[in-house]
Amino acid sequence: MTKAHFGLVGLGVMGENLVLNAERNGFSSVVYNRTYSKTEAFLNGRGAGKNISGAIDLRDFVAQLERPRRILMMVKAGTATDAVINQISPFLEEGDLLIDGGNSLFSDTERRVADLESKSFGYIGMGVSGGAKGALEGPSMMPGGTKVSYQAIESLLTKMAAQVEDGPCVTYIGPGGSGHFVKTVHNGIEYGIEQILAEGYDLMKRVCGMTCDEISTVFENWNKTEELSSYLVEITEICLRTKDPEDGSDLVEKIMDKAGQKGTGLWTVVSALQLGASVPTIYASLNGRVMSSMKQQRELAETILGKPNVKTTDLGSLSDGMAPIMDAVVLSTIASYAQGMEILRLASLEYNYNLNMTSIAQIWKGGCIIRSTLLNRIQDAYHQNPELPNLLIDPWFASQIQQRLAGLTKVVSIAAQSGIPVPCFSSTLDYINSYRTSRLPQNLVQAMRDCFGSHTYERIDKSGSFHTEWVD
Ligand code: NBP
Repeated sequence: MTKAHFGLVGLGVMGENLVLNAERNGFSSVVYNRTYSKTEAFLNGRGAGKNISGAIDLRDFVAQLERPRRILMMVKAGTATDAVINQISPFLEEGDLLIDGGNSLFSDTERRVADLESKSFGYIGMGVSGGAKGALEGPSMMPGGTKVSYQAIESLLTKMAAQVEDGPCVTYIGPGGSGHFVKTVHNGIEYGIEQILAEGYDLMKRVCGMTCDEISTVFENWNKTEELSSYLVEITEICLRTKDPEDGSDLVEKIMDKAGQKGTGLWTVVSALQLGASVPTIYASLNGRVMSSMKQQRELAETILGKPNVKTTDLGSLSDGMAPIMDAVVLSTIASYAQGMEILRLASLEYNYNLNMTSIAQIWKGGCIIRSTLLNRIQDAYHQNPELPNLLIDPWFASQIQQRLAGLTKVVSIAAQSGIPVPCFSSTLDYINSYRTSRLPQNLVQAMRDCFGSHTYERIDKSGSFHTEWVD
């Protein structure tokens, strides 16, 4: 019997689509799923008539693969991934390669790489972005591990990946857990942009009194601009235009205002804090989800504290693309990317990942959820200066800030006067204002710390460490 080129473990929504993608690209495949009825259903359904066979257990699965074996796991992150590794490891041989394509915590991947490197087979931790459609048509993939292991699957991945004008949306990210780290940060940026777009919608609805169809038109127009053309703006337009088939009203207005925040968004913020990266826009989006989940408390508080008194105010018009709101959305989106790249820059130094920012921007340009035209500018910025400390000071991004800061400031101030929360917009404004201030008030913080705890302080007029007896 001819052996298959590629093996997939885990027939969830991602696994199903990825194996169909591999097969379409000429890689005969074998699939295994813990619950065999799903394997049967797949082989009789979407997998029927394709060069894909099924395996009833992992021994049979491994036996059906040509050597060296290339096996992609697409199972739930955490204990499920460890369970599959433990179950399949005894059957793997010299040169085989196991790839974890799930959303694993990067430190779990570091542990697994260290553990499995002592065995004879290779291990790759790979972030995959693009949802079901991306998985089928071409995702963005972020593989990390040893370069030798990556080279063993490079031809497979470059064929499966989304293709943009300057190449496939996959590249070798770096050693250890770097692939999953980059995917985590990608998701943190995604959290930020989703909240930013939701804040824009909320202002247009509540401050400007616009209908969902009108707001959708604004997003449609924004999607034609260099600054905002992106997948997330595109789907926001679709979500706002979609009607409830039951009564023809705006479907989005019937959806519960609660969003979850566990997993990659949380890990992004925790990593940022551990690395000392300033990520207020991304953190604000996470906190926005936390606050949204407190629905019952918010309903109670509204009856006790009174709901904000929203004032209808002019915030642009359809013809100018709601200019101040667009300014706020553009600068906050830039801040979200800038903060994500800052986490990557610091992680690269701390964990010796040797990340290539230009390549990372390139592979995010297609297939993934945060794909956008802006990534061309990000790619250019790091191409011009690989050591760029922060995107905000790249000349093109700096000019955006100069043009749009007044609009962002106006939006935050009107939102505050109307009692409308805009956590990402206001955090972005503070972020930019802090970043462009050479002297912040932390001199007083240092004085207080020395006053109560003799922590000492540095001076701006002479070097050394100083202490003052502040209290007699
Ligand atoms: P799920 O995250 O829902 O995982 C489903 C798969 O995990 C099924 O095949 C299930 O087998 C298997 N599984 C579980 Br649960 N526990 C297992 C165990 N102990 N041993 C073996 N298999 C086990 O599927 P998904 O949404 O396709 O996501 C797969 C991975 O990709 C996840 O890590 C996810 O975070 C990541 N991801 C998802 C997306 C997305 O848009 N959904 C995007 C990017 C990355 P069963 O059928 O027997 O229960």
